[in-house]
Amino acid sequence: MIYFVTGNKGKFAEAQAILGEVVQKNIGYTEIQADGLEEVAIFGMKEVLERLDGPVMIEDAGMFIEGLNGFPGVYSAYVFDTVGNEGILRLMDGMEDRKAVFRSVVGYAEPGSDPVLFNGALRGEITQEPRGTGGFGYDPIFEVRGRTIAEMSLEEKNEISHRAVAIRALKEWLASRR
Ligand code: ITT
Repeated sequence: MIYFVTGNKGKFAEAQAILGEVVQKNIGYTEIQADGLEEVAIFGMKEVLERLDGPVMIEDAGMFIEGLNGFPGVYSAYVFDTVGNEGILRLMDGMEDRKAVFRSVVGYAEPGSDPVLFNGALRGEITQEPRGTGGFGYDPIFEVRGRTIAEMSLEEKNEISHRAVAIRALKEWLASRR
C-alpha cells in the first residue's frame, strides 16, 4: 500500500483508479513558495517521509495560462481558493490567446530511499464560461478538444490528464523494479 498525502478527494480518486493500492492520508504538508512544482514536491516529500512509515507519494499540480505568463502556476491553489474560476475568467476577459497547460509533479519515496519525481502535462484552452459538473478545481474552465474536463468522466480524464500521465509513469517505474 502507498500512502498518498493529499487533502484533495478528487486527486485521490484519480490516483486510486490508476494505482489501486493507495490510501489517502489527509495530514497536510508545507507547500513552500517556490518557482516550480518540483521544488514544492521535493520539500514536501522530505516532510512526509519524516512522518509516515511506508511508501509515500504526494502530487503538486498547477494551471499555467500562456497569455498570463504562466499565472496562476505554483499559486493555483491560493488563486482558486480566493477568486476561483470566475476570477480567472474575469482576468481573461477580452483575451484572444486562451492557451493553458496543466502540470503535475508526483513525488514518491520509501523510507530510507531517495525520492523520485514524475511529470505530466495536459495542454488545453480556457473557456469563456464554466461548463460541466465533473472533476474539481479548474476543470469547468479548462477545455480539451471541445469539451471541458468537468464534462468528462473520471475515466476519460484519466486517459489524458497531467496527473494520470505522471501517475502512470510512477506505476511503470514501480513495476519495472519488481
Ligand atoms: P493537496 O492536498 O494534494 O495539495 P490541493 O487541492 O491543494 O491538494 P494542488 O496544490 O496540487 O492541490 O492544486 C493546486 C490547485 O489546482 C488546486 O486549487 C486544485 O483544485 C487545482 N487543480 C489541481 N489539479 C487539478 C485538476 O486536475 N483539475 C482542475 N484543477 C486542478
